[in-house]
Amino acid sequence: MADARQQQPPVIRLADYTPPAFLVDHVDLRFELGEDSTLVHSRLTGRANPERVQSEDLVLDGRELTLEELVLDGHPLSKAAYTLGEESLTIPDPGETFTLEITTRIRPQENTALEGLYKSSGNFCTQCEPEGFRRITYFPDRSDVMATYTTTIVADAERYPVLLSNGNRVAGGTLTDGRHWVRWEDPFPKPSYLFALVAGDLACVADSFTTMSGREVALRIYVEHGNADKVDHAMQALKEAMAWDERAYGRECDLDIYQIVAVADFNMGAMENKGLNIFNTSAVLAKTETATDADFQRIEAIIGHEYFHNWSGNRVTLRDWFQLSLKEGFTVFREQHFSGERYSEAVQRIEDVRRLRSAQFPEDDGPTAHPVRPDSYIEISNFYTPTVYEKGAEVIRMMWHLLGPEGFRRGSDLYFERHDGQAVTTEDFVRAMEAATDADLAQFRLWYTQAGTPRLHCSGEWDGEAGSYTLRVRQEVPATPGQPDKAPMHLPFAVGLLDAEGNDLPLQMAGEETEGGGETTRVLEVRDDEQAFTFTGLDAEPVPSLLRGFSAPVRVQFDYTDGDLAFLLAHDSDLFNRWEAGQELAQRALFGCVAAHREGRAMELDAGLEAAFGTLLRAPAEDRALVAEALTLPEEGYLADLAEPPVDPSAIHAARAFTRRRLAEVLAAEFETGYHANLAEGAYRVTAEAIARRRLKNACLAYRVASGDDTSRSMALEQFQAADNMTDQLGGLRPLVAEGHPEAEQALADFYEQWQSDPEVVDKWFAIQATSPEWGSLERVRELMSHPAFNFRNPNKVRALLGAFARGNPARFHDPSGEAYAFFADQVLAMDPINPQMAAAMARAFSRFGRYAEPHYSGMRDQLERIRA
Ligand code: B3K
Ligand code: ZN
Repeated sequence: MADARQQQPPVIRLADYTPPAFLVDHVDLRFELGEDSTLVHSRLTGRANPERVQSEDLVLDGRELTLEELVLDGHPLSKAAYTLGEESLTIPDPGETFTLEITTRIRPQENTALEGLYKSSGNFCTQCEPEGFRRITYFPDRSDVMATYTTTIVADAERYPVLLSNGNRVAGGTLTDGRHWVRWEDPFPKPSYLFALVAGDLACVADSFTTMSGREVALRIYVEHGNADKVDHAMQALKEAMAWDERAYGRECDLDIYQIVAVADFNMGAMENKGLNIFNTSAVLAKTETATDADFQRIEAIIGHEYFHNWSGNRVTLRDWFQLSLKEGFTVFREQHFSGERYSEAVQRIEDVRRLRSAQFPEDDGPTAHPVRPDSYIEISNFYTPTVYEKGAEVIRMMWHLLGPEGFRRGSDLYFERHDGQAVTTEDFVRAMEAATDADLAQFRLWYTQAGTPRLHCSGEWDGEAGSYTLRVRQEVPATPGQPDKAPMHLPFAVGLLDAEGNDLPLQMAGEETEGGGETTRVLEVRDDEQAFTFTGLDAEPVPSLLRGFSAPVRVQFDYTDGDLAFLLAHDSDLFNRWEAGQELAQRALFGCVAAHREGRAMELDAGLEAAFGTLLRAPAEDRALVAEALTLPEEGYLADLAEPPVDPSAIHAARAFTRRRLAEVLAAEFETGYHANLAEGAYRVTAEAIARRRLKNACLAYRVASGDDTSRSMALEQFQAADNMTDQLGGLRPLVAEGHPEAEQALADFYEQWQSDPEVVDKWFAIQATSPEWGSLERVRELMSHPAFNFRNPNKVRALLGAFARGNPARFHDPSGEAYAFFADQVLAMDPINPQMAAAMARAFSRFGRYAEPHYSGMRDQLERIRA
């Protein structure tokens, strides 16, 4: 017992925050990159923090480093003059100012965790957020220690012709031993987590951007040779993002040169290192033949996201890791806004909410629920969660709703002005918003500290005599681990009212003197446990449209009839709510089938859903983006989250598969027409209009194939073979594989043959198989793991095969035998010593076990216990 307790890693608490005892003003680094090991010389110019209360020892963080030499103010330190701990280096109080020179040796070649300095496809690269810098050298590795950096890189000239770090290249030269060197200087003080280094043999694509004040910024994207024809889209996106941040936030790029490097082995999408972003190849490389519409959009979003961090994260950074959402929530919000403006606000919102609901809502409801600003952690790497990112973005969006776009912009201007060059907190952000407007966000701050998704129980009351409609809202914030009692939240609740023809009614609230200006959407401010809002001047009972645009991350409950939902789906002026009504209708129909299946009754297609889909398919062409979204039935995983426990995944699978197939059969003619009506017009383009057209066409095709008839299968095969772009090629292939049609086998072989030299496309090939309930059996996944293209050390491959299987193939993953659980746990255990971050991410596939029925409950629980042990 005592031993077990000793091994428990310490809990880090926000309440224990103290400013650093020492500051570092400048870091001078010299890397000698070698084939066996790398030598890192670091020269820190530091001083005691004037805010410190008493003299203290200097404690530096370090992990898996070999210390070679330590020199303080020009004097080598003997072993007795410092203490080397497992993860720290302590030097007795070095005085008011000091110069500390540290030489460490590291082994990037053996670094499979992909944190710190490591090798990917023969190139050196780094990932320092959150705590990777301590794997490079001893340093006060915390975000409130900000320094300027000079970085000299020495390496073999032939193997590593390109040597990059943050900032501007200031010098370089060759050595007599075949090595060369380059020196970079970053003029902006930054925390160590934003440090980056890249060395390799890379192709460079160059461009430039002229900022609003007329400064020229050089833009460079580095990729492996042979990929230079796949960066146009990323480069264009970068320029769009730069212009957007000037327009939307008044933020100009502060750099002379902005560089992006694409690497094949990367734990996530990308990293915003100051002036030298490092990207997963999957978030950069694209051309029409190899990337889908979704890929093009994802690339733009990530390019935008990392660029926006240059202000929200880099110029203004975090005081400590509890504040992670300060940069991530805000930057996700900025990214969503950017993408919405580029394409379609409504479709963007639908996709963002889908993601929030499928990833964050379950987290908020489960054992790992935590606030947007957590107050304790054991391992910060595990806190890059949907709550910090996606719910964090919702919190920012709610402020935007509450303050209005102009008020919010005044607030963000003030925030950037006040805190430029500082390491700050979410509290500083909210204060700036208050100071720039007359808003009182005291209660609103609870969004940062209270976990759990609030429920809004709503009801409407019609008073015919008075011509008024009263909307009652009861708010309930569920208990979460460690937070049994919750206070009510302050949130923007956007609503509208529809008349019998489906038109928006002008909204007039009781007690208002004037006619309200004819506004048809009002943002009500919900603050109490129970509140009532009365609308007046109405002739007949309206149908309410609630939480328009999903103005707050809550669950709304209102007793709509199926007829109301069909009506909203057909008429609501708020496109998000049209989609929402359709989803609600589909959920009801699906849960009806789930119940029938469980009770051993025959499943039946819901007549209301059939009619609604029919109406959708006959909707005018300008609605096609919405129609394409609305035809997508809620995913099985999401349905499992909505279902009352104990959840039966096979019943959910059966219900969804049945409903899809029946819709495909009864509306075969409509899907056929929809397919032909949306065939491409002209060359492939990535525009909102063209994307919607392809999406609708491919949705129709997938339904056609789901009906199982022969003509539809040849339609799919033909599209697959004739396609000149990846969206359509996959649009043909996916349904054949998903339904397990015999044509799939040859088509998959042809696809691999065609694309085997393109790793990003091979990822799609893995994923398409792993997510097919018909094709992607456990045996198949096992087989694919020994396919030569699979690589257990490459996160993209692991996500494409194993991640896709666990998340995207519930029918097979939740096989009642429990074999898939055991298999997957084996993979988690095998991954842990290689890449703990990946292993932790994979293990989350089991996190919802508590909601499942037997044998799933015990099956997953046992594997989790095995992993924990
Ligand atoms: N800030 C990085 C995430 C780093 C995660 C480290 N485990 C990417 C981003 O959010 O932009
Ligand atoms: Zn980010």
